[in-house]
Amino acid sequence: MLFGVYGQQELAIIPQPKEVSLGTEFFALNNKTRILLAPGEGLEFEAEFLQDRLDNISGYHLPISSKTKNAKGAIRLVFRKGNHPDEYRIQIDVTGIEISAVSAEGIFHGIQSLLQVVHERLNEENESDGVLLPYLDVYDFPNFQWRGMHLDVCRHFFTTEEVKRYIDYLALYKMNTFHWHLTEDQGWRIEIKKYPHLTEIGAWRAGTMVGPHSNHEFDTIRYGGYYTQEQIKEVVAYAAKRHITVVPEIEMPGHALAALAAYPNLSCTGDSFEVGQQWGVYEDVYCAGNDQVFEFLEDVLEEVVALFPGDFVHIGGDECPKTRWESCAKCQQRMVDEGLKDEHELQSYFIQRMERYLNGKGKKIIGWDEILEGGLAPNAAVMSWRGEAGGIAAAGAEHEVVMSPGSPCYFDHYQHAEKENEPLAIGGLNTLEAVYNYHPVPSELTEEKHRFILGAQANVWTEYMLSFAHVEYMALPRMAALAEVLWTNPKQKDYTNFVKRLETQVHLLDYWNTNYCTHFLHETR
Ligand code: TNX
Repeated sequence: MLFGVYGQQELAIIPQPKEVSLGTEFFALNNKTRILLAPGEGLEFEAEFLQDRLDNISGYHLPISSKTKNAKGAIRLVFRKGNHPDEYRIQIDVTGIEISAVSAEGIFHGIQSLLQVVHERLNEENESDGVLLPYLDVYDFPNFQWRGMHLDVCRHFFTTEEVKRYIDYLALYKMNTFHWHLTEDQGWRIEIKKYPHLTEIGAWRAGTMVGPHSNHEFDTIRYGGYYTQEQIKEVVAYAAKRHITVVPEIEMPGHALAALAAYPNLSCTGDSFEVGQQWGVYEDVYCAGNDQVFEFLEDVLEEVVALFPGDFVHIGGDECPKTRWESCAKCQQRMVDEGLKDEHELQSYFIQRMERYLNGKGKKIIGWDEILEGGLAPNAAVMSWRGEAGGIAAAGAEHEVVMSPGSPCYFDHYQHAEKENEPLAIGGLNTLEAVYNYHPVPSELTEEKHRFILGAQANVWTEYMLSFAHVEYMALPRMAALAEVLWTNPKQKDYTNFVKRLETQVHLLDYWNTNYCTHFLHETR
């Protein structure tokens, strides 16, 4: 019997597992199969997830049982000892299916792989027996610990249901970090109880730039939205069940116009401001000489920290023009008082002060690579977006790094060279193949610094994405390629083989009516 289109010794799992061996016989999955869970294992969610997804793709609704007596022919979810906290193993043989792992996270990864195998074998469904799954032994664990996807919900807003859907895609490809970009010039999206104007005023703009930036055209439609703290908790819990950590981003000191529109006293000039309507960079930023700004941000972060249990808080730090600071008496005084030689050092002072606060709350900070300018905060991690240079410098100085260089990690860039046939994007070109061929550890780094590269992530800035369907189109299937970059051994990577597996697996997204980009379908023809 032939194994799909990609050769006999492989399964169409994405990301490609570390070790796969296939037998020649088959196990029949059908509505007599049960999901077996030893009592007290704490894998109820995993079992229900498997049940629900199997029902979705195969139509079989398997009972979940904890009666281990007659385990033969069941899908068993079991803990065992192992070498990696996030490893998993799937064995399919005459006794049934066993997914074993050290942690619930590993079990969850195993379930995602099993679902992909089931999905792939659906076409071979045999009416009398069910879905025939090959005997196999898969052993697998990830290469990188930060497997991230970012989403900008500020330039355009997406509902909690849409954000959960995005998290589903991350889970499908074993990504484990969701970077939620929550504050911007064009909108503040997280309820902060102590500062209600942030969402009453800061979450709404009176119009929006439409079409290409160069046209400089705007509509006059009031646009906005925000998440209540209850909704944030719901999303964080949803992600946590899927073993995904949510990293909130609260931008400072730049990209803060929406906050200044709500609380103008936080600016250098004290003028009144409107929430941004145009894309780009604004000169009005938080005043670095005013202690009220630090009190405000500490209050905001106190509420943020209570909502996000992960280790990291992203404090932005990118694209902060120094124009206002240069002519602000308070900022200049601060520089004198603190012995800071220029405005870059003032930015560094700002970030270091916030780092001290967050470290005191048990959190680590991560920021865009501009936080290197004027001196890196002592414990900060760096997200390298303007190429890899910032990441290389930070890792060289033994700081943790997440690689996210514009090429190829910006998924707001075009994915196909024939741009005129694509929906309007900000520019650039990051093809599926370019994403696939990325490797987050630069050759410039000496071996002993490699461990500081936590991994990589792709960013989805949404200036030109007005709907969630458009986000899907930009994120998928490039997310699948990035997943393989971060999970699979570089030696095992092969783009042609990946595309063939993708042809099989991308149809899983059809069950969710996902608007993924289909260009890759023509690449192998
Ligand atoms: C730069 S990447 C930004 C974003 C924009 C993006 C557009 C980064 C840290 N800042 O504010 O949305 O370019 O690609």
